[in-house]
Amino acid sequence: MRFSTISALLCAVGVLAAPSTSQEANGLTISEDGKCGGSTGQTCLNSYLGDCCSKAGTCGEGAFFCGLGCQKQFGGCLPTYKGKLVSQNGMCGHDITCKGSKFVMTVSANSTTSAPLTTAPVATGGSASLSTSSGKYTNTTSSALTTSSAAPTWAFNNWGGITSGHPVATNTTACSVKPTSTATCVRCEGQPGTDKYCGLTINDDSYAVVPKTCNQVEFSLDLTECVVAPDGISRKALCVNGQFPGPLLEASWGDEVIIHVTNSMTRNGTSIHWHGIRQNYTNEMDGVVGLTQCALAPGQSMTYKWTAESYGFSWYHSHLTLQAYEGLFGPMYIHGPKSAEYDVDAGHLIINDWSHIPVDDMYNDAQVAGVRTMDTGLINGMNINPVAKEGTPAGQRYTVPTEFVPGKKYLFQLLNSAIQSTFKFYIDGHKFTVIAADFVPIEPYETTVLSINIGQRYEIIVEADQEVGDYFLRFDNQNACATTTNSDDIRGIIHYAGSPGVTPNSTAHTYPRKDNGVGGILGTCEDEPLASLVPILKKTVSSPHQTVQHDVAVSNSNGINLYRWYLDGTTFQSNWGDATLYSIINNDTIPTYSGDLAISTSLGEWVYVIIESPVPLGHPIHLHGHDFYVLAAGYGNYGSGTALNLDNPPRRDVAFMPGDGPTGQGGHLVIAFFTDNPGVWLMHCHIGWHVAMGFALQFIEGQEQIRETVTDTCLVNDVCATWRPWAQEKGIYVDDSGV
Ligand SMILES: *[C@@H]1O[C@H](CO)[C@@H](O)[C@H](O)[C@H]1NC(C)=O
Ligand SMILES: *[C@@H]1O[C@H](CO)[C@@H](O)[C@H](O)[C@H]1NC(C)=O
Ligand SMILES: *[C@@H]1O[C@H](CO)[C@@H](O)[C@H](O)[C@H]1NC(C)=O
Ligand SMILES: *[C@@H]1O[C@H](CO)[C@@H](O)[C@H](O)[C@H]1NC(C)=O
Ligand SMILES: *[C@@H]1O[C@H](CO)[C@@H](O)[C@H](O)[C@H]1NC(C)=O
Ligand SMILES: *[C@@H]1O[C@H](CO)[C@@H](O)[C@H](O)[C@H]1NC(C)=O
Ligand SMILES: *[C@@H]1O[C@H](CO)[C@@H](O)[C@H](O)[C@H]1NC(C)=O
Ligand SMILES: [Cu+2]
Repeated sequence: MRFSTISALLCAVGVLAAPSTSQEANGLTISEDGKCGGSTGQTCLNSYLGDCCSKAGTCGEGAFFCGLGCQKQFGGCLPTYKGKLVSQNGMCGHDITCKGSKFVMTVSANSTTSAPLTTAPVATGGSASLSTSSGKYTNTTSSALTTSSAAPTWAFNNWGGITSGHPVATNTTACSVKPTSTATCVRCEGQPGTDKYCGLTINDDSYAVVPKTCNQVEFSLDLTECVVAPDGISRKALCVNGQFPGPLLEASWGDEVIIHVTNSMTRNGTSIHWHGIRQNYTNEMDGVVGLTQCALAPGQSMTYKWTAESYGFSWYHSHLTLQAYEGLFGPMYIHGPKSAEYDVDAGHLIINDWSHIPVDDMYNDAQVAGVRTMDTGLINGMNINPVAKEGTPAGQRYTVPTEFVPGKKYLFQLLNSAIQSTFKFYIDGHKFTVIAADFVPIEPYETTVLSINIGQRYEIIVEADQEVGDYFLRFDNQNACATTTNSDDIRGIIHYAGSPGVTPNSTAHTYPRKDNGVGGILGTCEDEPLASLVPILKKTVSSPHQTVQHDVAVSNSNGINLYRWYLDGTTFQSNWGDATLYSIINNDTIPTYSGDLAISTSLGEWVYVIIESPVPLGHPIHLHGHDFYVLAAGYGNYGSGTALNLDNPPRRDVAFMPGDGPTGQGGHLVIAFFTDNPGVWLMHCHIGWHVAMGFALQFIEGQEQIRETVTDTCLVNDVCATWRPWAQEKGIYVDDSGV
């Protein structure tokens, strides 16, 4: 049977059909082993591996399996060249040509160069890059995917069977009874006041004391497969409660937050991480698959419960493969004191980069050729699409619902939830005051243009001090680190009350912007100046008890010829079915999948972490379980001459390790944290591709104390116990870092 015929047939039926309980579809048997097509007579429709049957007779989804023709109903209708489809995502070969595409045609059978991965990488490898797509969709054994046995760190963990590596603990009798709490909560007991925050203010040390609100706020999040068209072009995505981005979770400082998460996806495990929440003594609620929990299997629910000990703006997102960047994320706002006054809360502005092809379908290219070119950026999940053809939907720009009234001050919360992009934010004609960086209130400072890296948040106050009119707010993509086709038209709109209410013709702020010499904007990927980020609550850093230094490199000379990130030669690996915390609880051992990237620290100590790399690419570094202190960041390597700021340095949970493609400079970042929170905490680069390719490590903080902090070991054990047989039956294995 011809590939195109099969995919056309399957597309016409629709890949989003509800999973069928019958074993047949269209009179054909539904594939159980991933094989499909003429020889087997099996259909992939409604199979757990995907609805499309590839040319090679295997089930899956995405361009490789469905063919680009299948993308028609999901956007990306493609022109042809000599009867072949022109590639829109850089994947060339078979029936897809690179001729006439925006990607350069460079087919190399070797593909052994390591770095530099700077701007606008080109897709290399013709059919070779396609053949790596078999990934997690097929029931092939790991050896079939590993081209060389010489690289043991690469062996995919076929952990359906869990035949090798760490022996998985099975003694889970310890949790036969769920804990019940009998203590009654007395509001504001022993605290200085009875107001909303029990008399605690911005000057109180939130690392030591939290308002005893006795409030519980409860949410339910349902994770589903969906189709969205945020800029008019529809494509497959993942949704939270049917929304993209997911719904806003709101609580107040001190509240207990309870979230019931249901995995209603049909064939992927998941977890939800609450970004920036310290999870003080609640490690099992951190939502990191492979570390603090096993993957939550389809059809299953689990309840996360934690205290909002920090306050400010943040987000929640899946911590499994690239799901967060397919749409499994949403905003989270914990009300608390602010470091400056405002009149009206005008809401949040979430910026993320967006492609018309699911990022999972781009991942293989990212492994072969590095950071990708995204199509556009979305503000609160919206933007217009300048390539819309006559008569096709063009999307719309996000318009701030609050109209500006002259003289009033408006609060906004900003978040960058991109997979790879760094932005500069501003509002035409206006300046603003920055009052918080991540969950840390800072001394207010004024600026016109704000750099925001992935995972970072800022709270800002804008005074309506310009002429009544209509103004653009903008997030300019900084192409120097990651390119976006529509990089300069990522805009929303602010109307003043009484303005014409039209599309603005306001003029952009100017700021130093490098160009690439041919009219393209490169810009600069950087953090806000560290000197601007002065925490209100002053803290000093003592000398380190332990210093962890890692030189970061990227290479594809590893037997699978795919790029992986290495920290001193090791690339991170975890196992969805054998979480570190699970193993600690049940056998007091640390699984060794990540080798020496599981770093033990004792409690009550200062740990300094030095990360440096010659690769000219910046990385937003995120740590779980703590706010960290940014002691130094700059171009070039760290050295004995590097000055460390120990006196109330910026404190936050994501900081940018500098690196600049255009000038070829690598950089360093030095952070510190105090070990006061027993648990297994991930530190990783927040570029989606990079963490999937192994740029991560885990801290095992106070191992002896961890078990007693876990109040509900049943939760940890049950999630693992449900996942394992499901994964085994489906033949699922981890083919990326696992986080
Ligand atoms: C996957 O392949 C293995 C080995 O061929 C087989 O034992 C197993 O049953 C297969 N799994 C499924 C779900 O077909
Ligand atoms: C592969 O590499 C070898 C050695 O560097 C070189 O001689 C050869 O031309 C390369 N082949 C291709 C197709 O690039
Ligand atoms: C438990 O840990 C011991 C070492 O402490 C190890 O020998 C044993 O294999 C482990 N068993 C399981 C099931 O994890
Ligand atoms: C299983 O765990 C419980 C509680 O930790 C322990 O008391 C028991 O001895 C363990 N059983 C085995 C066979 O290791
Ligand atoms: C963190 O948890 C520990 C142990 O329950 C507790 O003593 C401490 O007060 C908590 N910290 C905060 C800020 O609530
Ligand atoms: C399942 O996971 C794979 C790999 O991460 C991804 O490509 C695919 O889109 C996911 N499918 C669904 C339906 O969530
Ligand atoms: C911009 O629009 C305003 C009305 O909103 C108009 O008064 C002004 O002339 C326009 N400016 C330009 C440069 O078109
Ligand atoms: Cu990175």
